Amino acid sequence: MSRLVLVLGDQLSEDLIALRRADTATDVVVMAEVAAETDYTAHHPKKIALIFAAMRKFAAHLRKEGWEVRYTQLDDTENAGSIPGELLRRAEETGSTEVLATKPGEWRLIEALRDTPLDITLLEDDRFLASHAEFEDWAKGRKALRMEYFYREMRRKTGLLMDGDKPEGGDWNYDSENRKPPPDGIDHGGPMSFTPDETVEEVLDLVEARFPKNFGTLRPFHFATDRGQAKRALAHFIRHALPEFGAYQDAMLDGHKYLNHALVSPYINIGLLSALEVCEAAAEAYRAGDAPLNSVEGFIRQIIGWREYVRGIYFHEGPDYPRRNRLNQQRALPPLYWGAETKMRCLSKAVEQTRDEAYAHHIQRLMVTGNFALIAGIDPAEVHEWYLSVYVDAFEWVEAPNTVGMSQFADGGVIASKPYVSSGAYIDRMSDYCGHCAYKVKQKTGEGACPFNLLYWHFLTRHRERFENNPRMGNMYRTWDRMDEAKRETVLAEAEAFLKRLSAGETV
Ligand code: FAD
Ligand code: DLZ
Ligand code: SF4
Repeated sequence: MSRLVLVLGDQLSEDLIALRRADTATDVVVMAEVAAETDYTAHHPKKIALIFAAMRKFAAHLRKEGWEVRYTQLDDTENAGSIPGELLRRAEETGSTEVLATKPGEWRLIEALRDTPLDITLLEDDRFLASHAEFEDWAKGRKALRMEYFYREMRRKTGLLMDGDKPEGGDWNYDSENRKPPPDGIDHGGPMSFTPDETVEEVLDLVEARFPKNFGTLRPFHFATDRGQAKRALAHFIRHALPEFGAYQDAMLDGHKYLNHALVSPYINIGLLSALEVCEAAAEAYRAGDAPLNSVEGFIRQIIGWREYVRGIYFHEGPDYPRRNRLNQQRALPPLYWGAETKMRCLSKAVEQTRDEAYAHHIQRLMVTGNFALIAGIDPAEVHEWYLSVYVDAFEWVEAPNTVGMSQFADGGVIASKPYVSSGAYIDRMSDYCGHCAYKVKQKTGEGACPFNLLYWHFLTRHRERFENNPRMGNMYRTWDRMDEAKRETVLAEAEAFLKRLSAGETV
């Protein structure tokens, strides 16, 4: 009896466990573009296009390899509208009731699959380096689940940048040499871009017709949509941008969207590249003398450290994690996140780039849009929804821990030991936005004062009880307490007035 083999839009890897366990000769692969997946959040049109185009090309590749693939396009009249619905339809068509599936990266879909009357075997997704059991073993008995220690385990496990049982160069982490302010002229020309072929053009037409209201610009579309292209994009990054990745990974420049970032997260997340091959390519550049250790270690840490760690946290913490709101922040997400005008240059640039590219790099996400939402007291559920929809690489297992945990501290400190908040000074140091801004970053109060300067103190006083005894935050409270009382009152009154205008929908 043949079985159905489910391949989801973010499982486009030839060595996917469900495919490895299946039989090309007898089993039938099921792939489906369905409304339940396109509509659980209003995805950026570029994200839907990337996933559909990559799915269609992967299906064609599987057929070439000898698989029977039953593929449903979004506009097919028989489309059942959901993954379980499509499985049921294909089960009826083929007479197979047994399904091999690789565990989805989202509780919602895992539960939907478990609820079907079919005989589904959910196999653990071994494209990740750490299994659920390994993460649980590591987490067991620890008071704090800090990424740095988990990362060291992953270094030992993979042997990446290891010299026997010691870290290459003697240290685990070279961040003291990284994260420099941007000098002029650091752009390397950006990631490799790809001209849409016939398959991609067809998908772009479909997405244009079906999702006209979703936030985001569809064309021009330049993403890699198959493994061959993704491998070229990776090689381009390793050669041109990796050497200075470490030094400038926190830099932000008004006219440069990518700087030294890789733009490989969408490809790893949907399965076109494996996490390990990306890291091995970086390690090889170090061995060949083409990239320095600080950059290569910093890059590899993002993938075998942060990426694996946040995935572990998502499954360790359970399905309620994305809805946590430990700081009880309740303000609605302001329209500026959806492109409404704002005089804050840093935010307008981050949102504009997000709209056009479905991409912003880590520091734009963390220290501009995330920082502002946190200090302005925005409801983390709305912030989570925004990040899940607007970025091309956003899947809940990776997006929620980064947003709800790292960026919004809404998990109460599972991921971050202190909230990532800053005044305008940090943004000024790491970017050239402030020079083009209507606000003055050096001004603390009064007409034209940078809103980050006001809201930073407002946040700290709002949550004083929770944070004043945090050893990493004592200095902040001491600085505040040393400030002249009249000045403190002015800061808080101006912050309140700003928040009122923000909530009233005024342009701020
Ligand atoms: P680079 O800066 O070149 O880094 C290399 C790779 O490291 C990335 O491709 C990615 O695979 C990995 N990586 C780096 N940081 C992280 C991290 N914190 N968590 C997981 N992987 C990481 N990443 C996503 O893949 N999907 C998301 O939905 C997502 N949402 C985020 C939301 C917020 C609020 C924040 C602060 C970060 C988020 N990140 C997310 C992490 C990070 O911003 C992106 O992985 C990175 O910007 C992707 O661009 P890149 O490939 O150019 O990355
Ligand atoms: C994100 C996405 C979208 C937009 N569409 C589809 C789809 O039509 N079919 C599909 O199989 N997968 C899609 N995906 C990816 C899924 O949402 C993803 O597998 C889950 O969020 C689990 O990570
Ligand atoms: Fe952003 Fe303030 Fe700088 Fe303007 S002055 S770009 S609002 S940090």
